[in-house]
Amino acid sequence: MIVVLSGGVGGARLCAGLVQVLTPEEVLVVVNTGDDFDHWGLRICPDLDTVMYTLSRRVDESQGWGIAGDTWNALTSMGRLGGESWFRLGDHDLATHLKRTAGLAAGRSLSEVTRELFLAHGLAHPVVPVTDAPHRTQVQTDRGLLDFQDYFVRQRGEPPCLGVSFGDGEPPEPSKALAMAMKRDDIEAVLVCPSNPVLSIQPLLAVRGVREWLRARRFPVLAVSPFIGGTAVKGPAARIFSHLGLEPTVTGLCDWYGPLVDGWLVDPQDFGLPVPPGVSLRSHHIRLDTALRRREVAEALLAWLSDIRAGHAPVSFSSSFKG
Ligand code: FO1
Repeated sequence: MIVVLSGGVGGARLCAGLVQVLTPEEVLVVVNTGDDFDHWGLRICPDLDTVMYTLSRRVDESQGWGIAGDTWNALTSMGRLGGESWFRLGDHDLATHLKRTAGLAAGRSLSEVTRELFLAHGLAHPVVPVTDAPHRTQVQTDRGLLDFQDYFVRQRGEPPCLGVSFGDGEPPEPSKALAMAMKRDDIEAVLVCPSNPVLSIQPLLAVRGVREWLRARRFPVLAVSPFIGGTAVKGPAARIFSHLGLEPTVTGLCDWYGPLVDGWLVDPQDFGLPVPPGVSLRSHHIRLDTALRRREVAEALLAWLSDIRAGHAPVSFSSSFKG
């Protein structure tokens, strides 16, 4: 089994390639829930929904989230009532939040409700929240600690991000499917999607046991770079990296992830950039803007894994964490 760590838009696009080349039995997609919040009395899980709409080809490709052709009548009416309208919930999208909120209120877990929603979209590949427990990303900024969507949408990601945190409590437990995957001894690989390393992947790594599981691994971790030529393919990742004193390149990604990632799939123009010893680079186009390109990137990752298995592309994961 291959475990995929995904955030929203970039992650969803890579997953759309992976589900073209892997059966539901061969993969588990684990999605960030740190962006989730309550709005209009509804539970909103943006990254799970972005994966669901992207895989079912309902997504609004131009913005990367929400449903193509959605209408905004409820949002307009909410604004007229003096309600909050800074977070744009479309009319069709609302059905998802209503169904999820009702399921959770009836006592089902986020994993169960997510499964129902994905099956209703005709999606058989297992996509699960990283945790069923509350896990709220907060962004440290020069305007104080901001809730994720307040920072990302209401304040348009403008305040410099100095880091993220997840409250004072104990780390949340992994969801059941992830916990079971973490106990398996036949994991072939973990794939890290080209999602924002700080805002989207860090919340996954903050769930109890995930970092330790990766540190003790006997499987390779391959990742797709979210950067091309020093800029992010989408979103504020490059700006955030610069604020954190990191280069928005694969060199900075290695600084950020340390030895958690064994190999990076990078755009050909980034292939010569310096990376630490033991980290491998492979060059391929990584723009995920069409179904074909998504499939090709997925195939490139699988080809890399089969080269690793055959001993043709050594990675140093088995020795990285000794001692
Ligand atoms: N992102 C925005 O930039 N503005 C929005 O108004 C907005 C609404 C929204 C509604 C539903 C949904 O599933 C996602 C939505 N997003 C919106 C994206 C969301 O903020 C994601 O958390 C980010 O894209 C990060 O992955």
